[in-house]
Amino acid sequence: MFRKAVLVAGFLAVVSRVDALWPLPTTLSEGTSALRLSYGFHIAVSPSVGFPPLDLTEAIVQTQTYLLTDDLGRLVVGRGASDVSAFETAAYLSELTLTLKPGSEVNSITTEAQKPIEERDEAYTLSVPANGSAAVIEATSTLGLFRGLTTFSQLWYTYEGTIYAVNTPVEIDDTPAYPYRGLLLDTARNYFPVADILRTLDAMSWVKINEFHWHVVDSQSFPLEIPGYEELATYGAYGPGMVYTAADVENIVSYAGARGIDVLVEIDTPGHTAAIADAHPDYVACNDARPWADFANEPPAGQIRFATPDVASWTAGLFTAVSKMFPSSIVSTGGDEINQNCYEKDEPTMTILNATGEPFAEAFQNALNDFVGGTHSALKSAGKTPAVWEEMVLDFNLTLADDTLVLVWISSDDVKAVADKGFRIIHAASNYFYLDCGGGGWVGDYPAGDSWCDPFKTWQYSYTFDPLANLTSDQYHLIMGGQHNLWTEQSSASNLDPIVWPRAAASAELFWSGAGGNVTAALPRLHDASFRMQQRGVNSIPLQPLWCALRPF
Ligand code: CP6
Repeated sequence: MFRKAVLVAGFLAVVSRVDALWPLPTTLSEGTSALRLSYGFHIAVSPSVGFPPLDLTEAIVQTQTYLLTDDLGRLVVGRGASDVSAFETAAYLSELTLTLKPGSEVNSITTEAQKPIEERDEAYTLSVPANGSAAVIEATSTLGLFRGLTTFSQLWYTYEGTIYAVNTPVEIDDTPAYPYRGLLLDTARNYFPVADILRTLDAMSWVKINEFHWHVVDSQSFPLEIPGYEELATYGAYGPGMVYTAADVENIVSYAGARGIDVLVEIDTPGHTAAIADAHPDYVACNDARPWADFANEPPAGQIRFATPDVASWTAGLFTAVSKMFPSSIVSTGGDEINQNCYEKDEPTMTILNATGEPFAEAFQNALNDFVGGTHSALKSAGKTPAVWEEMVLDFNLTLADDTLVLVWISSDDVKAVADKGFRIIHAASNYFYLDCGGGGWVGDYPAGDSWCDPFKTWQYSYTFDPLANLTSDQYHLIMGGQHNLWTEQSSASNLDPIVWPRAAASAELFWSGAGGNVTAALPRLHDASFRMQQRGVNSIPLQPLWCALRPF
């Protein structure tokens, strides 16, 4: 499963045109014949599936709908003006069959998507003959069938009212190079209505992203309603209408699951927790202290008093409650950007640390180790694997379970150090995968010595990232995949689609296909993928003038 993908893509793009497939399948061969979608086209499920799980049935219906409504006719003209006459004699496809191989377990897509990352099975084969015989998707899980349906729907264009696949016969044998392909959304700096999150999940599934990293709360607001801990949202949310209720969470988790997406929730601790003070002022150090820049990277300052035993056990209990809301095998306890000065100026914390008789650095480290140990053992009891930001491994000498997932964000240069400690890694580096700004980008060369979040990273830049750079071959297995990240200090529902799409598709392909690289070959495919997103109601931005898509290439 962790093999480095064979890069046949660039080669194939030369010998035959590649359709709007995104991410590019691991192996793909395409012919030059056209095929028409029959008016009576239907998707059948072989007896091996038995009675299909409800979410697979819904996916089949959704695929049928996309085939009829995508309407990307103009692209056919651009791609094959010279062979349009061949369309008139093209065979008709009237059936696609979904087959599970003998011995496959029949679970819902949701159940498969929520499995631990090393157990996910997303592989499938897709065969589309040019002569009109039934197309077939074969897999060993419903999740694999679902990925195959997604690919199948990307083969079709319309021209003068008829739906065509232009490069048949098509043979695809596909499985992801990395088992984790994510997108982080921060819903604490600005609130995102549930409908916007659901639309984002749809778009994620179209490019086979399988993890929604939900950075749900932070210092600015606490919009998550947690059973037994309702006061946090009551006082910490931006307002009563800006809360994710337990029912909203269920809705989001099941919507994601049906689309092959697991939801990894993050409650960032002990930093980034000022909003907890709205309900529990005694639990938080340096709450709203001024000037804020001495106590936090962003206003408002405020961090959990992790050294206080009652606060530590309350936080562990919070993770137990959160674990019950999310079926994922992974929960993140955060751990980034801890501001030490905040604790040094906090009397209750210093009283406890001084009482140990240890030097400050040692007492601080031990207390933090106990705090993180407490939240992680709560997760372990709940059957979860913890995920943390890189500081938990690189800045403090904490005792973490070997299976802890580490997200590298400060710089991709830090990946090697985390790998040297033997931890599994998720690439989330700000210098490649931040959608707003960041990555050596807090530049100080603005007038008045001011520093602003900069620079914008293009999809091409993210796409050239090498997931295995600087590692030795015996460390390759530690790379679980990666994700684009949208921190939302400067985003809301107003710009969500354009700031995410299609750029987040760059990491989706990088971590599915195993290597990005040739941006020139990728451009027309991503341009088409972006158009398809627009057709399906996601406000993805264009990558080229319309002129480019209308010209043969
Ligand atoms: N919030 C949280 C943030 C950031 C992080 N964590 C962040 C840091 C630097 C940049 C962008 C975002 N806003 N909770 C880092 C993981 Cl440039």
